[in-house]
Amino acid sequence: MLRDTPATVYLKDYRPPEFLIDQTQLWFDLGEEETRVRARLALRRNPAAETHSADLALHGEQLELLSLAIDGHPLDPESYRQDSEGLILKQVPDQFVLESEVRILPQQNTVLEGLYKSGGMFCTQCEAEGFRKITWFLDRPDVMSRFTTTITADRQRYPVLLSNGNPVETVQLDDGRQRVTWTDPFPKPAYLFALVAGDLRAIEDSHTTPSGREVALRIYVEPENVTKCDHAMAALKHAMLWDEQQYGREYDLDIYMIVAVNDFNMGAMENKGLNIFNSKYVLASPATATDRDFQGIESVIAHEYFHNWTGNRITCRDWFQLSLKEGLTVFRDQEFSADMGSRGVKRIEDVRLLRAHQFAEDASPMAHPVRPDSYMEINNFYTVTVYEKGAEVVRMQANLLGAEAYRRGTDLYFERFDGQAVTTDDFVQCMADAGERDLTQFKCWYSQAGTPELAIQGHYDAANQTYSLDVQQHCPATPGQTDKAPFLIPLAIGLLDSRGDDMALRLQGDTVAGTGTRMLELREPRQQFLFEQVAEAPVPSLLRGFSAPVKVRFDYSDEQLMFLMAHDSDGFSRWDAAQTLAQRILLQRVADPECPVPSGFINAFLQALTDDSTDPALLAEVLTLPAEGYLGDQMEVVDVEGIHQAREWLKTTLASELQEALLAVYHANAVTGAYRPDAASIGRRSLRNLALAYLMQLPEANIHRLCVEQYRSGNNMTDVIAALSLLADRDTPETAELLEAFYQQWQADPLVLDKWFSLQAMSKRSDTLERVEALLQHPAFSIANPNKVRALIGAFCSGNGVRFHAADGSGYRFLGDRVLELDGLNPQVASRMVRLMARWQRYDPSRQQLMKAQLERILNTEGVSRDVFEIASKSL
Ligand code: B3K
Ligand code: ZN
Repeated sequence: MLRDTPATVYLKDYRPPEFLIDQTQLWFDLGEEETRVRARLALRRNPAAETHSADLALHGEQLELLSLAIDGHPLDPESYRQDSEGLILKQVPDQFVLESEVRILPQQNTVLEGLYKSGGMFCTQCEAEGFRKITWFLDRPDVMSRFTTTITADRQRYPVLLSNGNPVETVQLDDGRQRVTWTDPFPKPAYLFALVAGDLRAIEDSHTTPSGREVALRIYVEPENVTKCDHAMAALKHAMLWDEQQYGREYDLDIYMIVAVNDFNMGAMENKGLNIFNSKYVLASPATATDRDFQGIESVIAHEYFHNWTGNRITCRDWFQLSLKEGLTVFRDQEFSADMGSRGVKRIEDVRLLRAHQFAEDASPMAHPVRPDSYMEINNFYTVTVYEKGAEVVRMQANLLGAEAYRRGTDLYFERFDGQAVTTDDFVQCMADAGERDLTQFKCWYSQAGTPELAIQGHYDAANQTYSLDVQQHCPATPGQTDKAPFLIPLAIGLLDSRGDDMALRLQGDTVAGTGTRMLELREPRQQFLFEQVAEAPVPSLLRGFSAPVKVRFDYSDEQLMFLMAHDSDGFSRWDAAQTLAQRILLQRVADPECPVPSGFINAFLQALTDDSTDPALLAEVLTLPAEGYLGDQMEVVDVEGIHQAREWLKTTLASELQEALLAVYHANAVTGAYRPDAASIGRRSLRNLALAYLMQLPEANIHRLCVEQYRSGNNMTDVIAALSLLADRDTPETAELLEAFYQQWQADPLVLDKWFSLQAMSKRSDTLERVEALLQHPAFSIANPNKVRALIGAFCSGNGVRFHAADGSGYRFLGDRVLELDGLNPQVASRMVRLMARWQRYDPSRQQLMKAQLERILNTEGVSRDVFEIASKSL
């Protein structure tokens, strides 16, 4: 290695801050060459500090010092020291005012953290530790301060100047510049600071809270995009109402602003009163956005809004507690989306994502607890584990307590900790207090990594009319954690009788029988549950609604799975049974490439297809085969080609056996009239496009024409892109023509072009990598724009398994090249990409060698970032 190993930060080393900052005043002078930032901080010793040093260390990176003064006296050079991480003030008083002025270069900031330019506008991203690239500060979430921000900039170029809180003053200066001051009455950590300056237009609306506060709602975008904000605005208003009704939470400022920017490392950011969004999660019109996009906007708008209480009013004590705000807020946005659309389908989508990505992370060298114990680079811990598993952990508490006690628990949480920076333990304690139960054992979900596995056996005793479930839990070892304590696991179950109805459930010791679903609580490594008065041998329905993020092993027969698929009263479990069966068939085919499809499966598929009573959205989920990546996760050694071939084979077989039924479903589910992204229309479109995808497995000319016809006549991007993606798998002159025409039509719309890049990157064609490499040179591509990187490079490496994992290692070499190229520009995006090789040990020896060689090459490159170093070194 050619560099020093970056330091590791440990949770066990947490100490309260020695100083607090009561007031923060900032003055920004935004220029075309440089920006000057003046800061006045009112500091005092923290009475709750556990340590006392004479010197004070402030965070600060890439700041050029212009002046420094304490209580109005300029500092002489002996009284401070500056290094690459910050500023040390020697022998400071217990209370003082620090004034500083620095020069920063936002125009050269390609990392997109701190203050940077996106197109013609200035914007900020401070979470997690970006504020220290703006000025010297105690840049840690447990230091909460009241901010006043004054921005001065050229009026012509930047007519709109925004920051957190409420506007207090606007002054037009003689030199063509404008000065605006904002003040935020709520103390906040620096990571929630935001500033925006640009030539922007706003769409406006308002919302009145139950207590009568009228809130102005504004979405700021570049002028050409004002017609694409209506959906985002509607989502915001729905989210505000939902949080008032479901959690009793109101908004607390007079104005709520959202700004859309094109260059953004992730989805969006919940800065107090001034959310900054990736434009992907704001802009939508039927012609340019798909159903998924509309849904994504609704959920991200809601997520950031919900953070105002879960994240901003109550924030994290330290970054190890990240899931305190993220897990809880994801759970809130999941439930919001469930209420806005189809609850059952939303649950399936969330579980599919969790299983595909979080289970994989939990089984990888990057596995970490929901509350990690250590990190090198905190930006690497904005993971599916912290977010999605974190949401499951909150959901389990809600399930264990029941709806009413859960609501009492969150009320208590808001009352007890408003205005504070707290821990996940504090949250659980509120749940324990409100639910009047001991949740000590439950906390394992925060501290232990890994996906618990439940091995379950059922036994029916006809003579005694009892049915017993024997449940063993086991959690595999993860890095640094070999022995795990047993988890407290809520396991929702039902028992189906031979008609497919739920039996009444009488657990040994019960006085009355319950019906339907029963929540069992597992606490021991092994436990038995005995059901009485069971009149016939039941089929157990296990883990209904996915009541816990675990894997269940139960020895079902194919027939039992088909029975559950047809009859289970729980929609999730019907879907899950279908997935389990399809997975079994596919893995058998991988093992034996001659193995036929069981005829029962084709019939079950046909029955599902022709059953008009099923919700089309749910049906589309049931008929979607498990993804190649997820299938690979179920194998000892991933067989990339075998899985791809088996899945293609099953799709083709189903398509040819069920061609008529699929065509009928295709035609029956056409959506007429103007485009609407409501749950019913979305469901019909997804079922119809799924049918088309199956049919396109067949070489028939009439099906090809149908697809081209859908492309040409589609009045919405969902149908257009579905058709074009299927056509892009084929190497024909017509495909080339259509792709070119699409580009010509949409070349001015960067978000639509992202789709154009992605569908080419995910094409099954054998020359896809060459084409992706050519697209890197396309004038519309830019490696500096994270959306473009994700659309082209990300889509190829994570959405095209069979090409990325090509046996000759070309995909890995391509990724290695891109990571090194990106790392010099934007380490956060580079480190997301390097993760795609973290699971190299799951592949055959030859691929292992090839991936490992790329990881080693990256690690041995001089000057590699801390972000990339952490992932690459932990992977090896
Ligand atoms: N809190 C931000 C994520 C910040 C990521 C920093 N690398 C968005 C969100 O979860 O709402
Ligand atoms: Zn969040």
